[in-house]
Amino acid sequence: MPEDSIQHINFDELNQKAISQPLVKHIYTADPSAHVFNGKIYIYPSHDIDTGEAFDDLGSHFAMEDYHVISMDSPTSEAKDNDIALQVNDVPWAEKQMWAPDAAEKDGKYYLFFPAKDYDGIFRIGVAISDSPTGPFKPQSQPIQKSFSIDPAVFKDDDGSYYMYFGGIWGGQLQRWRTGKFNTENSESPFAHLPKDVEPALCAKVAKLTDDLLEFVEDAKDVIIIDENGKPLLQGDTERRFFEASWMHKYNGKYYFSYSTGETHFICYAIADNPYGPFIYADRILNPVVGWTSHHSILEFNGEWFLFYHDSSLSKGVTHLRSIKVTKIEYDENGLIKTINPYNDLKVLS
Ligand code: FUB
Repeated sequence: MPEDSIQHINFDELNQKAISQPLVKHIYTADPSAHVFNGKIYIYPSHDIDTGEAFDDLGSHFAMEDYHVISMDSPTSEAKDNDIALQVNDVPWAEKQMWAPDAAEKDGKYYLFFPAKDYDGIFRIGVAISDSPTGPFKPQSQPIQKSFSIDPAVFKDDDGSYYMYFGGIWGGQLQRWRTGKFNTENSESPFAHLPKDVEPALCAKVAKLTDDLLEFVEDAKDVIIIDENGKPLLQGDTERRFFEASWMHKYNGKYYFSYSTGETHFICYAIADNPYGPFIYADRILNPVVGWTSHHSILEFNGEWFLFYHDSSLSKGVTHLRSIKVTKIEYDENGLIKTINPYNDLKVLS
């Protein structure tokens, strides 16, 4: 079970060994979804704040209220905070907890996709639109129909189709939707309704988006991850199975689905020949960072590949006060990503 708070770490040593430093330090930021629009990098992170909300395994302490867009000319240049892009009070259907967002561009318009709890305490995914990648974004009056859970990641395929990958277990409520309807029993327990350890793991979801990017064209499907023997990963396989933080990118014509393993704190990936999978488990991309959560995105910029991620080093280990970072990714000759250790010669124990 996760502990809130400060891990017992020498933060001076950790910061010296860290492979990268926070991109911005004047606010806490997390869950970075990075994109290149018009040759520039735009990062859509969560904006972490401390509201005094008590820590629990439902993630109630992640009580974020708005989004800021961060922009950079290149992965090594200064990161600029473009101020508030969307505020929870401006979203008619959303009450609280603006968790990990993503964005997409189509025909010169920019779409911010974001999860938040509605007034029934159910996570839904909304869309807000702007003429600028930095916002301000104008929200739709209702969430996407048939959307649920958290952590939307929107991927544009080469044929111009857009897909949303999403979902997260425990506080992300994915396990409450197993029958297709939201299960309200044991509402205070993040562990109720999970599959047994020997059963196939709960899957992230994928749905193709309509041409206007405002709705799903289909009911969301399972993103199945299989092992080397073609069997779906099991719920008890906590070092490999999906927990939250979906991302999709394409490398050499293959589809790479990456995600967090939650309580074991890895970012892992699995590969398929099409956007729906099944995906074959490949390996870890990122070893555990300081803090409980791990979340990422993967971006190509001028022919090089980068991992945007976060840790809680700036807040000295406070779970819900994180900072976004970036580092380079390398692929081997077989298209496998070399596992990254976020702190040279220092392992954060999961
Ligand atoms: O930021 C709130 C939640 O923490 C995100 O939605 C999860 O992916 C985790 O990073």
